[in-house]
Amino acid sequence: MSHEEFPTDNPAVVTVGLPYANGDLHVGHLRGYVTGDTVARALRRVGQQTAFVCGSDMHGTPIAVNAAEEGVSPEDFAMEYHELYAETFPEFNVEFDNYGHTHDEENVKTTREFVRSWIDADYIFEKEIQVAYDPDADQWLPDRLVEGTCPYCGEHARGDECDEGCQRHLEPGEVEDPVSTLTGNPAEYRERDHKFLRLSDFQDYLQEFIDRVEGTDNAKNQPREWIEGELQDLCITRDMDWGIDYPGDEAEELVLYVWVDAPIEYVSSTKQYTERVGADEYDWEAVWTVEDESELTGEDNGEIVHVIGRDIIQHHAVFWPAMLRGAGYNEPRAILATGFVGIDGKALSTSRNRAVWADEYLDEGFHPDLFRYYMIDGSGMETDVDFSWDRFAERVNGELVGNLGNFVYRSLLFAHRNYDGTPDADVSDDVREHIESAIAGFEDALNEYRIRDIGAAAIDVADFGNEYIQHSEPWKLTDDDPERAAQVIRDCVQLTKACAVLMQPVMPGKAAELWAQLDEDGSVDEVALDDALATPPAEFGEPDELFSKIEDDRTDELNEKLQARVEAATEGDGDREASDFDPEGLTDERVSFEDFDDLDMRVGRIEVAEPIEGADDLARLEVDIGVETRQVVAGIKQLHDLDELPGERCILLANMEQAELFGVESNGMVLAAGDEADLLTTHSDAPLGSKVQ
Ligand code: B3M
Ligand code: ZN
Repeated sequence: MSHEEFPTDNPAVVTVGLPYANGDLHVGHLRGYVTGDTVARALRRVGQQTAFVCGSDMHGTPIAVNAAEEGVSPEDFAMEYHELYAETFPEFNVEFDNYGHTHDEENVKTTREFVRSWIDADYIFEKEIQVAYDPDADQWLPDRLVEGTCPYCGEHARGDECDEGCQRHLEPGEVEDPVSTLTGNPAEYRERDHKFLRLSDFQDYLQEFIDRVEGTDNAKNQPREWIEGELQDLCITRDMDWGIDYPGDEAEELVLYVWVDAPIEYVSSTKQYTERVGADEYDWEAVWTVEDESELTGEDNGEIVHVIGRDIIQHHAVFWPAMLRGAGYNEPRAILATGFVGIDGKALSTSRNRAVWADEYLDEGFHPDLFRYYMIDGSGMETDVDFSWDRFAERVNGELVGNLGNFVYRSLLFAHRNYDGTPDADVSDDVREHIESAIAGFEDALNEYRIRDIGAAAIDVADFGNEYIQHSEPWKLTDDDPERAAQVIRDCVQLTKACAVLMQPVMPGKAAELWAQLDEDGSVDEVALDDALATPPAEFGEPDELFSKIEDDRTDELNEKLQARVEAATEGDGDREASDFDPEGLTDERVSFEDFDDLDMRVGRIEVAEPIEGADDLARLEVDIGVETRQVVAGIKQLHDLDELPGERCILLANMEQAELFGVESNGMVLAAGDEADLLTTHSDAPLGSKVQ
């Protein structure tokens, strides 16, 4: 990678974590693909040559288990979902240059080449390990076929990941009290030879890598602890039939671990793209390969950008760079890890049908760009986003219909009716400067991977435009001061064009509609950012409204549908709210507004959460409240998984009197409800430091 600002002279590749081909797509999956697509489009927008690639993850126990349940072969099962995904992504305007899958010939070949390189370079060794075995089913239990307790955090965990706890990757044999997911019986550990990639050989390299990799803070910081500690070697084989065979003769019955061939699909998919368009147009080797290690940080090196979910940071920031280095490949320039998606304030759960599905969203007739906008601009990339139909309607109606849509419609309508198109005048200086600064803001946001601010650029321009048109009142000027009226509308048409250019990475479909309304030539996908300042056509027709309002009864109907589905799926489950909980009676004593106002409560975000040694219930938190970061002691150690807390938003009583507990100073109080210390938070995105009032 180079560390030059985008655009560099090198090709870039943007990838998104491969979806397991084992179920329908929902809004939680789509967040990552929409983010990746926005990054790829934004890179092209600034003039960076970019390929956007991905593929379906066909192997591993997630597929094998579901295929077995349906009584079909894993290949047929996975292929069906692969085809579904390949159709669904474009429906959300997620347009990959290549969408392959891990079972295709290209990936089988590339994967085996990688493994052979590791064997040749002596990074592979064999070791006898304990592998879970189900004596009743008479079979080995790799990965998701076994569950148990995480040895690191004590939470319930899958065989290869602590999915409910600390999110760590777990090696075969690590999970404690193993239980077979096939029969539900306790599993045995039996000895077995497996192949390992000697990760410890890459420790020095990884320490340097993690210092220079760019991206979101979570992806750069979280892996340090793993890289700086003792690096456990990675078992790269599994006792399964479904997968890519280990490429040595002596281990014929072993297939490669799914996390070996999955990231290699990033390379294979890029290769397929080059094969299709020719190396003159896009050369995969210029991105993925390097002559030697000294070239890794050279200026002529390709830019690899991975967009992933935050649960697979370890795979991308530790295992994958080592795998690449071990085979003489280039390293990622940036890793961008998104937060999760919740539904209506609760965790998304496919088993409880608490999800909004991709096809459901489209069947409801919503334009994909509305969803894209919600996901990208709803909150920072690392933060969890809550999807609710109410909030969706609120943002569409407010920001898209009320602000952006309103501005461009009234500008173009006025221009068309009074001037048949763009009035003949020069853009005024302050409007030009405003567009220039929006362009600079877009470029900075991209270079700093602040994806939300990429989306905000067009909204800011529309905000400015609305104020300008409202304040200038051109409709009052057409008779008295026609020159001034023409100037205002000339400026507004330019601002509209700037909106189209700037909104394209997030809302490509709507940007194209606006481009067509302006009667601009060519595709808005092809233009450079500076085109936002080029003169719009002298003539264009009557515009249509770009967005339409989502009415309340529509939102009610959508909420009811979702609720009915969740209820149908969770019938019989205990409902905490309706249980025999007996709330305290209300206090009769009233407080004055002044008294309430004395409480300085702020929106904060927990940055650090650690147990306090020796105290049973207390945790030390560091809470960012915008103006400063506060250390507080909270009695939540037993009630929350402290590893899960960093990144959570909370409400902090900032002027609580100071105290010292177990030698730790507490400077504020985090607000929580009930015996379980359910933390108070906000439901949308009031900036950190906002006052609760
Ligand atoms: N197929 C899905 C996941 O764990 C997994 C990603 C592979 S990315 C190389 O999120
Ligand atoms: Zn754990």
